[in-house]
Amino acid sequence: MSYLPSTVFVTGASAGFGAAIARRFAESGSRVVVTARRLDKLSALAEEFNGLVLPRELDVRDREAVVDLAANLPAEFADVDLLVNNAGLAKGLGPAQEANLDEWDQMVDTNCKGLIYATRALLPGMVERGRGHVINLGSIAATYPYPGGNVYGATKAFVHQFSLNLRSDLHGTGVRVTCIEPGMCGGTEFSTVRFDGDQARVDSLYAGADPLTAADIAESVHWSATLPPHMNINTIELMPVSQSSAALQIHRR
Ligand code: NDP
Ligand code: 8X3
Repeated sequence: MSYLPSTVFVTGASAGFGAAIARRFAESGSRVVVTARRLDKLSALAEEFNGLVLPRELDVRDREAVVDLAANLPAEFADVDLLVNNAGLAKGLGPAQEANLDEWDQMVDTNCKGLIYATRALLPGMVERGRGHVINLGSIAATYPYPGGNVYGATKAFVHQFSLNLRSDLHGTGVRVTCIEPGMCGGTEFSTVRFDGDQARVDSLYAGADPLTAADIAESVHWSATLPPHMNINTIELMPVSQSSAALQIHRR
């Protein structure tokens, strides 16, 4: 018996995890709505799948645009039974006292507000149909503090708690919620965005580290979404074998 979702809606599908997740489901036979700000990348992805993938430009920070898109999907893509809230970013790695407030706004608006807009727009249909699944991309940065993680980690702590709270609200509806919380993952645009295109810094971060890949994340999302409907994976925390926690720091006089 296949428990594959019939229609998947992915935010931030123009690169990285989102593109890999969209591909994983389309290859399995799901219809997939792929959204992000860069329509050209989404269209190129859709061309690989002959009508199974629907590209739509969407900035998740634009509340009206999120509502409008969710309400006006073509009939064959309208009954979304898996929402993957993946769009997100980190900006900078400096200390809070030197932070750029526009970058803090961008992280909060995308990682928290965009995620709740998409969830609010697509949940009623799932509840009405008595089935559905919301999978949110959190991060280990929600749990393990690190210097410069300030607002980014806090937005992911929001994603973690919102996911758990959603489960309580959805009690008895048949709708599932999962939070996927990866550690270091390479081969995506994440660090290029974080370090404003400083490729040398990106390269040195991942050098020799054997980080997770976008395909690893897509696999964990696909696994969570294709389990029998009585099973809810609440949280998955995953790291590359090369990554682990370090001790607390002590500043000495
Ligand atoms: P990428 O930078 O490769 O991809 C991010 C995606 O988000 C892009 O498709 C981008 O598309 C989209 N996006 C950014 N801002 C917006 C916006 N305002 N509206 C719509 N889409 C937007 O990053 P990753 O794939 O690595 O990361 C994906 C998610 O996973 C993020 O939430 C990230 O925080 C999280 N994560 C990443 C880890 C890593 O190490 N890489 C580890 C743990 C979690 P576009 O620019 O076209 O809009
Ligand atoms: C991305 C992982 O460790 O760079 O969420 O914060 S980390």
